[in-house]
Amino acid sequence: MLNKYSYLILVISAIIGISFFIGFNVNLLPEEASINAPIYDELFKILFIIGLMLFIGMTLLVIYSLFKFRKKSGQSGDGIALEGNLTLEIIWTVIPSLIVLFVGLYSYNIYDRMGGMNDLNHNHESMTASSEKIWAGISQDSNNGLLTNTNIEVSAMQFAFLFNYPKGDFISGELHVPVNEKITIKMESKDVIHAFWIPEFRIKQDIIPGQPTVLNFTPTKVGKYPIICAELCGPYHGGMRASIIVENSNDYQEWFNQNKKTKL
Ligand SMILES: [Cu+2]
Repeated sequence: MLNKYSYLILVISAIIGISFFIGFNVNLLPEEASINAPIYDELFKILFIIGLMLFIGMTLLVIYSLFKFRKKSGQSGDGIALEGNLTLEIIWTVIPSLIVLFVGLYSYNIYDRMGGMNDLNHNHESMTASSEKIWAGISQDSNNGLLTNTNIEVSAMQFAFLFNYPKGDFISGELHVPVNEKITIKMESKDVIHAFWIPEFRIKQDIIPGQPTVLNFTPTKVGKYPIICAELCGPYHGGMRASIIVENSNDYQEWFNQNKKTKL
């Protein structure tokens, strides 16, 4: 016959097992279309698993307590008063502290792997030329940062995004990029704070008036994905969307050549 600690260990193991199973098999996120996406999703899965363990554990505890501590017939009042339980207090202080510490360190690690701690100022020809300070934004390693025509300038305004391709001297309402190449976008706002968000790429960056921001990303899947303004910027904020079209390099080059202004 099992004693009550064996039951407890059994239940806790089952909760952990079920949480890991659901966490690794239920995908709530959109498709992964940039090299950032799998890194970000790793963190999401871990947070989801921790959340599931707490949710299932607490729900079971509430249901158990409903039956176990049900008022007995003939009982009046609340029963014996309980006061102080040092073991319990140590447990509910230590476990959440460890979880918070782990999540904090792990998030930092993920941010670092996504390039969040890289210096944004080096290796970008267009940016080092001027003395303006660029800050914010994620920068994956800058090995292939100097690309021929994929340095793109984004202007955000109420309520649209415009994409300027300086190398081709044209402006587009759609963002076209080649697949598997590192894209650098420099973003400026014409009015209020906006944010550039591509859910499928797991990247988001504020666009701040008077303060250019930079974002680097590498798309990994050909397709069309939404660009969404993620900062409440006015009455039509909800309609402030654009599209990013990821193409293989031939298609991209064809599109680029069709749009570029031929130099006279
Ligand atoms: Cu906006």
